[in-house]
Amino acid sequence: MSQEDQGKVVTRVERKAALKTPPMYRVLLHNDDFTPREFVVLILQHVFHLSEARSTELMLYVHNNGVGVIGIYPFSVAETKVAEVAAASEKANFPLLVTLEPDSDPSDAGEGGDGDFDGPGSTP
Ligand code: TYC
Repeated sequence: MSQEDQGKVVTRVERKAALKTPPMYRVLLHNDDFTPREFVVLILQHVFHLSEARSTELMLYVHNNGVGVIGIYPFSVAETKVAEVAAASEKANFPLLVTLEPDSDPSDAGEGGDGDFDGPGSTP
């Protein structure tokens, strides 16, 4: 095999690997009766980088519906965010719960699969 051919084979393998998307995970926000609304909004702003308006909207959605999707991330990102919320909630003595689950069906991810919660107002 010439050097030129070897180069072609390597290029094809690299392109195939680059096309593989990592498994994605949904991060879910759960309602409870004790965590102050303001604390939830601050967590959504600082850990998940949502705007104040979006954070308030999602907090109210979860308050009224029990659970909502904050976002969809690769496992290591989702795991880190869940751990950050757990640490902040524990420190503040609130029972706020955020969990992750495999995003098995991307078409369930809300309008257009944009990673936002399936609540009102998630369409731009
Ligand atoms: N239900 C809480 C209250 O009335 C507010 C709240 C909203 C808590 C969303 C958690 O994920 C949550 N203080």
